[in-house]
Amino acid sequence: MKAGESACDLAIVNVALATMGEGAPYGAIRDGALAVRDGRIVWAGARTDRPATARGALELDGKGRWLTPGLIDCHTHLVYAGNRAREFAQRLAGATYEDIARSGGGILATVRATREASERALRKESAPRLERLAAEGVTTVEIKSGYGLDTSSELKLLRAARALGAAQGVDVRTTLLAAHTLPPEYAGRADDYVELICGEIIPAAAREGLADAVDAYCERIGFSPAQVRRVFEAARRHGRGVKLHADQLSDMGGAALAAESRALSADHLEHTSESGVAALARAGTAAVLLPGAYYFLHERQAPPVAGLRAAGVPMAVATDCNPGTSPVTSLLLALNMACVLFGLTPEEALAGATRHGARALGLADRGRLAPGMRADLVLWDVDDPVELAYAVGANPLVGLVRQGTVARWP
Ligand code: DI6
Ligand code: FE
Repeated sequence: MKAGESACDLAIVNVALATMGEGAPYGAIRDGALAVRDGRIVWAGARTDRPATARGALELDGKGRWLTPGLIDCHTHLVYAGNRAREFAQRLAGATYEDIARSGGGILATVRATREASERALRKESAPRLERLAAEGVTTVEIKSGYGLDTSSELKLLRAARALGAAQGVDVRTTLLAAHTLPPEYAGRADDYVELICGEIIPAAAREGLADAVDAYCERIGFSPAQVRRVFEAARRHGRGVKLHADQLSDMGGAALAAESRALSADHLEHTSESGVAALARAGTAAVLLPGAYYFLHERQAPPVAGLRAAGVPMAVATDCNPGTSPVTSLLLALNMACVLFGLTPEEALAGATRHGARALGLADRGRLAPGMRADLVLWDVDDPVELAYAVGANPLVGLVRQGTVARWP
C-alpha cells in the first residue's frame, strides 16, 4: 500500500460498537472503530488497536454514538392490498379472529383485494410499509406471499416484494406462503389445494427464482401437520429451506414438526409445549417471536421464553407486519413488546433483530459487526443500546450504511 493510500473504502471512528457478538453485553466495544471494503466489514475493534490497513478513503466520525448492525425483520407479510380496520373494530366488539376467518373474512378478505390488484398497485400500496421499516434501520426484510392462493397471484406477490426491495435499497428475502389458508375455490378440498401448491406453485416459484424459502400455517384455520409435511417435501425437492407458523392459536405439535423438518425457524409458538421446545433445541431451529400479533389478538398465553432461553434456542423478534393480526411497521416497537409482553431482556430483543434474525433466514453474512459481514450499519443517537427497546415512538436513527454505501450520516 503506497504512502497515504488507504486500504479500505470507508472507516467509522469514534463510535461505541454493539457488535452483537457473543461475550460482553451487546458485544460492546466502547471506544471503537470499524473498516469496510467492497461492501463488507474487514475490521472492527478498539480504536487503540486499529491497524493502518483499516484506514478508509472516507473516514466518518460517529461522535461517540452507538453503532449496531443493520436490523433484520425476519417475518413480515407486508405486501398486500386493502386493510382490515373494520375487522379490528369487529374484534373489539367481541368477534374472534377465528370466527371472522370461518365466516369468509380475515385472510380471505385480503386475498380478494390482493387478487384484484395489479403488481404495480400492490407495490404502490405496500411501499410505505417497507419505507417505515427502513427508516428505523431495517436493512434486511423477509416478505411472505400468502394473499394470492393461486399460482399467478402468489408469483405476483413475490415479484412485487423483490421489486420493492430493489427500489428502496433494502435486501428482501422472499418466502412462498401459499399454504396460508384455503382459497374459496377449494372449499372442502384442502388436499387438492395442497396438491396444487406441491405440483404447480412451488415448482413455478422455484423455476423463476422468486422464493428463497417456503412457509406454511399449521393451525385449525390453516393446514394439518400431514398437509404441511407434503408442502415441505415439495419445497425440499426444489431446494428451498422451510419455515413454519407454529402453535400460534393452539398446540398442533408445530414446533416438533418444524424441528423434524429441519426448518430454519418456527414462528409464533404461543402454545408450544416443553417437548416442542426440546425438539427445536435439538434441531437447531430458530424461534421467531411475534409480539405484535400477540398484542393485537389480545392473546393471554405467551411463548415459553424461559424454556427457549434455558434450552439455548436462538430467539428472533419480528414485526409479522400483516393487515389482520399485526399491522405493525416498527421493529423497534416489536423489540419493546418482546421485552414487556414476553420477558426478553433488551439485549435479547436486539439480538433477536440482528444475529438471530439472520439465523432465522439462514443468512450467515450479517447480523453482527465482524470481519466478513455485510456492511449494513446503523448509528443511533442513544446513550445506551437498551434505549432501542425502551422508548416507544422515538426513532433515534441518525446514520445508515447499506452494504458499505453511506445512505445517511449526521
Ligand atoms: N398467522 C397470522 O397471525 C397471520 N398469518 C398467520 O398465519 C395473519 C394474517 C392475516 O390475518 O391476514
Ligand atoms: Fe406471520
